[in-house]
Amino acid sequence: MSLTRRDFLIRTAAASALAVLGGPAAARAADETGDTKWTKGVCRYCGTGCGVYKGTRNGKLVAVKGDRENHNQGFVCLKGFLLPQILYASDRLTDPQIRKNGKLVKATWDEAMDLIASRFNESIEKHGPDSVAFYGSGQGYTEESYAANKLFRAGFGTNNVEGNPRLCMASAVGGYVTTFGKDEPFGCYEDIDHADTFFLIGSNMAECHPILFQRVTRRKESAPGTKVIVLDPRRTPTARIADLHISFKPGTDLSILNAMAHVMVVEGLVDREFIADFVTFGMGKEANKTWDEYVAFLEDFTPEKAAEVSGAPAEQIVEAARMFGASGRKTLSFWTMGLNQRTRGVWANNLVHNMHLITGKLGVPGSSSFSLTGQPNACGGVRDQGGLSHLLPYGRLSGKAEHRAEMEKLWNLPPGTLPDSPGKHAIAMFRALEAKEIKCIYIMCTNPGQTLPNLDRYRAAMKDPGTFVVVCDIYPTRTTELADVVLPAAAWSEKEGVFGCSERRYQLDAQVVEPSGNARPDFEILCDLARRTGHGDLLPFANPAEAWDEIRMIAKDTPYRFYGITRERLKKEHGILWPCPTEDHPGTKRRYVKGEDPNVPADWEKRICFYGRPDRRAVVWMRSQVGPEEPPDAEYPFYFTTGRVIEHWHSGTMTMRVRELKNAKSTAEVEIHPDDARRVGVKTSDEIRVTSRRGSVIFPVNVTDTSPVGMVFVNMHDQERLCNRIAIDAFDAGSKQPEFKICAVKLEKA
Ligand SMILES: Nc1nc2c(c(=O)[nH]1)N[C@H]1C(S)=C(S)[C@@H](COP(=O)(O)OP(=O)(O)OC[C@H]3O[C@@H](n4cnc5c(=O)[nH]c(N)nc54)[C@H](O)[C@@H]3O)O[C@H]1N2
Ligand SMILES: Nc1nc2c(c(=O)[nH]1)N[C@H]1C(S)=C(S)[C@@H](COP(=O)(O)OP(=O)(O)OC[C@H]3O[C@@H](n4cnc5c(=O)[nH]c(N)nc54)[C@H](O)[C@@H]3O)O[C@H]1N2
Ligand code: SF4
Ligand SMILES: [Mo]
Repeated sequence: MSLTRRDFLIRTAAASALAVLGGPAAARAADETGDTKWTKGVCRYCGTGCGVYKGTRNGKLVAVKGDRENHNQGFVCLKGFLLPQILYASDRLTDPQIRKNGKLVKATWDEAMDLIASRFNESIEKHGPDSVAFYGSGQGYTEESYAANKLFRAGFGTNNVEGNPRLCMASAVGGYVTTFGKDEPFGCYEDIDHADTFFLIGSNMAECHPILFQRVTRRKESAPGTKVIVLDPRRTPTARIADLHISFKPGTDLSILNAMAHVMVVEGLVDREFIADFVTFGMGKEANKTWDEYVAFLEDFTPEKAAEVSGAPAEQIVEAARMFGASGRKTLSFWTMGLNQRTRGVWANNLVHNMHLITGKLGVPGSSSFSLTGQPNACGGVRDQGGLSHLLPYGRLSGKAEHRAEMEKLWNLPPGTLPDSPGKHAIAMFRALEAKEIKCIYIMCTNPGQTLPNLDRYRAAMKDPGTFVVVCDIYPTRTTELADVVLPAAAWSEKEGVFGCSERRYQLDAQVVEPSGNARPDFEILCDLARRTGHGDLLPFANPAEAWDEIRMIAKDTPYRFYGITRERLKKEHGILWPCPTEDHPGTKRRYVKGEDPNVPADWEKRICFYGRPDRRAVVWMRSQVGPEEPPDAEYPFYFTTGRVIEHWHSGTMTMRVRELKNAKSTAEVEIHPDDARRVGVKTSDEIRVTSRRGSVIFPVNVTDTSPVGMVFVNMHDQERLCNRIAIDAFDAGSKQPEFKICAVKLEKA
């Protein structure tokens, strides 16, 4: 595939034709050969959670096509359509390996599992439960994450249960919890078909959530007058459909968002009735302020001042506010890592919610404040299921005695079993490994040896012979090369489990082929580890379906309430949105809305009930502009940002093994504006050295006006050129999510 072919991919994604072209036609070809068996499942990759059918023939997965009865209406993007290839590269891990004399050598399952069990038990005995840790993923099935969560907390006695969603969704969780009292978006994808204005901020949907972006594009094409606002420093493929694209200095969104609210107030675009009924105001940690105090707070955030801070023209800020707040129109916001991966990620999330709350654009079809989730099961498997150190399953907190007591009852544990010592968030966890406070870590379905920021530091910690690192993956990676034990996992389609995507939709992904070689499903491996460490009674399940029934019970008396989502329903239906309390409940499209959400009390008289908050009101938070941890200066004069391209999934372990995707884009490149390229003295295909205070990497150059002057972008999938050696590991004070999106670098021709 040539460069023009790549450009074609992106353009067609933006023009929404890609999915129609690719998937169904080729799947039909597979069908025409006659004996292909199709089984319902879910795409392996992004948080869009497209429903698929998997085609098998002679015991092999041969094709994937979109499920017409699911939300994606039969569409899949190119990555989804090419999924079968991820199972069959020649270097699949098929046997366990143990490091001996510095080298990984093949071992039996018994040898590997006995070694892990004895090392973990020994460490707990000698150094206490907090000397062990689990680092998981928003890409494991819910049953898998649940098994690990229960084993580590209830069995080993530690809250060191974390996962890569900390790098991804923690700020969104922080935003939802502080504003609305409960995590998770409350609208649904169908809102796209009703929206008049789309506000896309810090999200490159065209490349990262292509099927949802296609739905936005279709709405725009079919409903004249639909407006799209894009706020991203870069002119991404997403920005190509924008009626208004605002580029600005990275890390200045808070000033722009407050200035938009300022304009809404001054121009009377606010909904006073909605505010009186459903909103309260806050600053710091207390929700004890008034509307007048909020208006006074905003006085400082004029569009002109925001323009000074951000570099965005004041007129554009005013125009964005008018488009967002126009009365009688429905506004739908989407955002992803441009807001979350920031030292003020939670605040940025709060400020988007604010605009919906003051304009009353919430809780009706087409109006929602919707954080897009990155991974296929970050919502269902980690946020909901409680797979972060401070959480327990289904909205409970590990630091709250009454929540621990509740879980102890549900898990039949003696009172006081669950640990009260706080667990470590991702960065703290790897720092503790470096300090050897954590001595044993089990890493599952994630590749931190490539994807953590300030990477050299944490690679050294994993490599250190004084730490015991277990890595479970489907291929050799930049993390398995650091491991003491490598376990071969069965991949997507070689095992079954539940995924929960961005819109609270739970779906069952079916097993359709046997695991490769001696690989085993993560769920089975964890149950085995429980038995060998003496905690077999915690995970007595014969299969994931039995765990799912326990999970439904655990969620039953929480706001998640998906007791009605049985395995049998999941097999038949095409995804169900929680809450769904009973087997005859259809699921909930819009949370907090009376008549739709079963959690709204029956005697509640108003249209909306924010039941997650004690006063049943959502909070408009006053949050000032605070910039990034490491802005450019004389020595490191450029902003450095990293992210994604449409062809590749994160660290590239899967997509680089798909021929067409690898050919379309193999290496990472530095996207640099023509003016900067001239200044630095480079042209496309030259090499450039990018250096931050943490590390230095050489990349090929791509001169393009996608990046604004003063900012360079690198895609993160390259396993040779590790962009995270450069990225900063500063994190948000509330969410602990690292600031992948912004640090300072210098550039030299290499
Ligand atoms: N093809 C593909 N799709 C994926 C993934 C993948 O690896 N590949 N991964 C999935 C996952 S886990 C995730 S989290 C999502 C991520 O999805 P996105 O967040 O949409 O993707 P990114 O490329 O990480 O970053 C989005 C944008 O943030 C912008 N940005 C940088 N700094 C700022 C800033 O200061 N303010 C604002 N407003 N924007 C800024 C960048 O220019 C970039 O265009 O994608 C999911 N989908
Ligand atoms: N510079 C930079 N770094 C980033 C980001 C960024 O924007 N910029 N974004 C961050 C974000 S949002 C995210 S979500 C993370 C993602 O970071 P990671 O989760 O580390 O990246 P992946 O490549 O998705 O890693 C998943 C791993 O699981 C393996 N795998 C696949 N299927 C299975 C399975 O069934 N079982 C097991 N055990 N393993 C399996 C894959 O081969 C792969 O090695 O990266 C973060 N890092
Ligand atoms: S949009 Fe996401 S979930 Fe849908 S097919 Fe593409 S990668 Fe898979
Ligand atoms: Mo992510």
